[in-house]
Amino acid sequence: MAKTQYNAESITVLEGLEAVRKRPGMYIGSVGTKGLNHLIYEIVDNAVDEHLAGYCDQIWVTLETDGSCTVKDSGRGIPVEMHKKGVSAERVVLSTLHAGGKFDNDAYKTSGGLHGVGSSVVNALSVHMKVKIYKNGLIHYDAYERGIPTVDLEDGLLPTLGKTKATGTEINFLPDGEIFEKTYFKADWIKSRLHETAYLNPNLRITYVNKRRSEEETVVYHEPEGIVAYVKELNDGKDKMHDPIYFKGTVDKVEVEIALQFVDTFEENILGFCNNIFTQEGGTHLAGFKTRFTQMINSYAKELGILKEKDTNFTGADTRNGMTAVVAIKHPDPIFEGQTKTKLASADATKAVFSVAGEELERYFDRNLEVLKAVISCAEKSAKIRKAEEKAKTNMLSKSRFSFDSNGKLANCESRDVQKCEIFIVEGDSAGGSAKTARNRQFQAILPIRGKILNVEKASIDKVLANAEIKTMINTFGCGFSEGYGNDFDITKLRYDKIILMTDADVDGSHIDTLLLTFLYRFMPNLIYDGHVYIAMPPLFKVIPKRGAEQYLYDEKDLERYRKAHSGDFTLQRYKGLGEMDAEQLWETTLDPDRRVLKLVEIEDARMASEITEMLMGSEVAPRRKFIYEHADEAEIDA
Ligand code: TTJ
Repeated sequence: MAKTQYNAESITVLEGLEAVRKRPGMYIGSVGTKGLNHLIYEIVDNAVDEHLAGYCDQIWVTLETDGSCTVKDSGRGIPVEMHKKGVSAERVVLSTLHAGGKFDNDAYKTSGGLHGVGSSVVNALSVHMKVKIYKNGLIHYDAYERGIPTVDLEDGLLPTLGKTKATGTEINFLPDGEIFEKTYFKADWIKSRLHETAYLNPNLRITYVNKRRSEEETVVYHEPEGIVAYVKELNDGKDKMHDPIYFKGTVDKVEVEIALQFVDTFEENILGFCNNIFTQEGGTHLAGFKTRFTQMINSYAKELGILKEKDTNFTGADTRNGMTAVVAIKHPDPIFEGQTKTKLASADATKAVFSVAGEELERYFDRNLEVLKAVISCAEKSAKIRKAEEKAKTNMLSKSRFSFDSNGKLANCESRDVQKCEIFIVEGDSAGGSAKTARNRQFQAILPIRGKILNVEKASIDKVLANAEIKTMINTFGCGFSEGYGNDFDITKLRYDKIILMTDADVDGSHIDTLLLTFLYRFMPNLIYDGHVYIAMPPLFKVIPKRGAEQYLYDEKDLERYRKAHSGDFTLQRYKGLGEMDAEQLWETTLDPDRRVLKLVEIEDARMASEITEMLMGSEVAPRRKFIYEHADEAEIDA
């Protein structure tokens, strides 16, 4: 056991750890899979900082068989010398809140929002954390349990395990099941995040090893082409209109790096980063880029006579339709704001990006007239489509205001207390009918939809907005939508806290879920990011034993488990669909908040979302099904 000295310092530390364990969500966002994965990013970010400081070119991330994760780097190693009265600096870094270990002032701070909350938070939320520091010819060792040190210091310094020629830091930690709902890291998300880190840091080599699999998996992420390779990956499989454009520049200590390429699909896909942090909510760097790009395309279009005197300018969105871009900046002291602290607010970033993009793009377009013409032709097409859509939208909005749910299918709830209200999107009129009878009309609304809704990936926006089901959903949810040209989305106007998809547990049902989720991803992504979207889990079976209580079972695995655990005879009822349950059964299995099982639809962020929708709606059937079922297993249960 450690002899802990309770001085003022250690009491502050204990209070800090307690605060983290009491409200983990405040520090890592969620205690679901997303928050869990964040632990790894949190640790990896420290190693990336060491890379940015110029001292580390390799990082190893290993998912271990015991469920823990090991992150190792080839940096200088966390300082081990005595820092405060009797405490090694390593102890301070790993157990003091907000001591991000920024000993260097010349390193870029990666402290935005959830990022850079520090390795101490990971420590506090781990059953154990084991630290090895390769430094000064020795391997220094330390260990913690739930943030509390378990190793005795020797004259205030860490014990050593032997000699080494290497330098670096190695941290192994096991997330605490008392804190996290799930403790199984989601390998796909981690890999895609590490790959992204490699794109953003072309001189860094990241080795990912997954030992949890029966056959160990190793992937090395090393992208010497940097963000150009990232843009190529984002555009993989699409029709490219030119080779990627790349440029960089520095203005007043703000480094700007941009890669872009137009493709033949009418979408805008611009990813912004500041100090390696993905700025999900955008911000000043993107504003500077967009403003300058719009100006430039309009002025070139006029110069070339493509836009005439009488013509109105292209809108910003017109000029960016078809654009895939990565805008990555490094800022010595960034300010982040917004709901998730992922919106860059630093005003000097606008100026820097505006001026670098202006100079470099002009230089490029002057030498590559063909590319310029292709880009302008995209803007022309977009403007045409926009004008058609504006018409369609006006028609839809003016009509819908009067014909709100004209087919009378919505059975709304009585309560107006958004926190309590739920809406079930139910497949089929008959299931919809039972659900209307079964529900608690006080707070549960039912919206039946007919068969398969429109695939929004494949339809033009005017078709989408003309679709009855989609119109009704937009009108009913109340929060508008953001897609393409318009952004009318306002989450504060959302009328229901939970939007619950309720479809049959078969392939058709899954397909409808997929179509609905795709619609939500594309038009109301924040509903998913903010955790408002759920999938209902109606039971597949009911078992009626000779003795003992009847029970509903939700999948084949459940049934297998039941068979193993119960030896006696039982009758097995198999439900083919929601329509087979009477109202009472539907209530007790699927609607009643005290007994039902819901899956929360969770997604990492916008980058994943667009990959997932592509996968969902791509022509391959297998990965689509795979997504749905994997999702079903890993989604969180809100019982
Ligand atoms: C600080 O300034 C003196 C030299 O070392 C600097 C430092 O903190 N280096 C450092 C920290 N390298 N790597 C880390 C680190 C690596 C991992 C994987 C986890 C943590 C918490 C820190």
